[in-house]
Amino acid sequence: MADYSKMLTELGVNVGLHDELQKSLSRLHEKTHFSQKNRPETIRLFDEAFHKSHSSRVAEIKDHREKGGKSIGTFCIYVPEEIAYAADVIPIPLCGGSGWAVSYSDKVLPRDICPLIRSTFGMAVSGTCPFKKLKDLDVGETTCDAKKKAWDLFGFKVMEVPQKKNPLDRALWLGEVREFLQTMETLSGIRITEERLRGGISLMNQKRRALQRINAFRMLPNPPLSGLDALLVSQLALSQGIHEFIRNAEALSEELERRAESGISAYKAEGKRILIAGSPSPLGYAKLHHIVESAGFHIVADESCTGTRYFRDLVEEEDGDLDGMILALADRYMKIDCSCFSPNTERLENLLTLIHDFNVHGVIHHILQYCHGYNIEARFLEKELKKRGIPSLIVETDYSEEDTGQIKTRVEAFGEMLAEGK
Ligand code: BJ8
Repeated sequence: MADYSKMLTELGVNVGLHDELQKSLSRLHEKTHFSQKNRPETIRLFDEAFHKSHSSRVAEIKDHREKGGKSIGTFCIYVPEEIAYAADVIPIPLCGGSGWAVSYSDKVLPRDICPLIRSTFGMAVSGTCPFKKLKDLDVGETTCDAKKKAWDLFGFKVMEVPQKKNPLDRALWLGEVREFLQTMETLSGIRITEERLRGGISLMNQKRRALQRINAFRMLPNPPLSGLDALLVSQLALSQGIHEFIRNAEALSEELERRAESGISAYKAEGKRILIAGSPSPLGYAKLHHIVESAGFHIVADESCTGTRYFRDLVEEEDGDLDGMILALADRYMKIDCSCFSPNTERLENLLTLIHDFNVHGVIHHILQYCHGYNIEARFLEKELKKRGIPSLIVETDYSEEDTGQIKTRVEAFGEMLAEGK
């Protein structure tokens, strides 16, 4: 295996601590993903990509920059990747999923904020984020309060995501998308022509279609892919090089097709079909998925930004001019049903569609600690689901292992309730 320590040192990474981080991530991956028995052969492409996310992926971005290309750090699926690709700018999603890094953020941020943000800044503060010197700009967004204030604190560029979806809000967002396009042009020195933007849109649609295809196999009575592995694929969709990801996703789809035809399931035994809804699970974090599937459930859908929220909607690819394409892009992004919106009624509609299409028996709301938006919204969703006879369970947690036993007990009790048909 190639040694990347020289490159990491040049990038200002604390190699000793970085080794610790990598070991903790590998141990976790072994405990969760490698402990599954009936995985598709091609899932190894994603295991490899996971392990390469802090080595050869870093080298790829470094190489891109040495050739004059640019890259930006992103933290939310509202940042229009299509525009970045149109300007040959690589978006690097930097949401932290490592529990190991969380406490390092205490030097710069309060402790009482969600682990996703703490982990993100924990990596930066501990000197274990290899991308720190590999980006020209960090693009934050006005979603939750913790994110907004953190961006201000560190002087990031901020896209204003409106909090409502009225005509005025849509106009504001369209302006933000236009401005982001100009920022990408200035940064890269590349004018985003119709052809370039069409290329960016088509590339991202290709990626989202590849994810939709994989996800559709989870509708089957015997899903050929586990929820844990489907999560890994979605997590890597955000961080792996886009062309390699699409190739790997297509190889996995072909294998899933064969497995489906032969009735090969990812699971040893029958199990109740679960949908996980709510806060995202960034790369390196799969705690709830592991607990739930270890308890014998089949996670068949993920209603989160590391799930369908990222790939459900495509950008319309009609033959339009540049303005038309920007409008289509803005429209597509306004369909994202993040809990930062008020009201966020389409989230319930989208959730019910998933429950129906994936034949879901029960919903588990995954709430990252201090994520007030998803936490409060879960109460509304729970009530609405109950009215329709769909049981749900709210689990608030963080990246630590401390509450694993307690969650396991609650998940098992939820399973008994589902089995009794309550
Ligand atoms: S579109 S979910 S990626 S904001 S978990 S940091 S919301 S306190 S990540 Fe998110 Fe964009 Fe919304 Fe998706 Fe805040 Fe909640 Fe933490 Fe979150």
